Amino acid sequence: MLTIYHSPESRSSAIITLIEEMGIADKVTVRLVDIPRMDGSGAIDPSNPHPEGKVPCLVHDGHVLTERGAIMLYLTTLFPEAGLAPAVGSPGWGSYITWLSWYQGVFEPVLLLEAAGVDHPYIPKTFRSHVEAAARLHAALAKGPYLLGDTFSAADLLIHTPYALFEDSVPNDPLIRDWVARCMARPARLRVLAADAAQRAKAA
Ligand SMILES: N[C@@H](CCC(=O)N[C@@H](CS)C(=O)NCC(=O)O)C(=O)O
Repeated sequence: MLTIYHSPESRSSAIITLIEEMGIADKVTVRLVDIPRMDGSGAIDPSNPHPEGKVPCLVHDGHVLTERGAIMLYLTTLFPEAGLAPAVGSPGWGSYITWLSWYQGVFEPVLLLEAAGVDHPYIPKTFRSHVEAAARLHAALAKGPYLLGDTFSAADLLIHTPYALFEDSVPNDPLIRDWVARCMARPARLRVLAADAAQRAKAA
């Protein structure tokens, strides 16, 4: 049994969007949980199995998974027929895993540290900067409308999310801007946005 712990309008919305994109909503139970929000509202929900009380958290037959990249890799591997990732062992598979890991290990930390105005010599040594990150996105998008070429994948879904949330941070690069716009216009994302807004309004 698969259960996703979700809090509307949060990082777990990307996983709900993936589930929509994959057409596997009938295979995953969604449990809504509260989380502490940046504005001071909300609190850790004791029913959430995430070790830090965060979302998303996926539970599969008692096994707990956290981190969006890992959850996306897990779901797209469990349900390859959904077509949101290259097949395991196929030519695009290594790039796919690399993009998911790069997001968690490099891209989100770089964007967060930049937004927080944190500067230290260790940061570019470890992660490089937003400039190098954007160059990497540009190089991939120069070859196709999506990061892996012609086909939208869970890597696009994950990596465009901070740009969708903070549109001012999108680099002034038409290739990246058009890609973000394409990802943001996808019907699955728009459906989840509407459902999230309705759930938050109901809870208020
Ligand atoms: N690295 C995690 C981040 C998870 C995370 O920070 N989630 C936020 C939601 S936007 C959260 O649960 N915050 C509640 C808290 O900080 O206690 C991922 O990518 O899944």
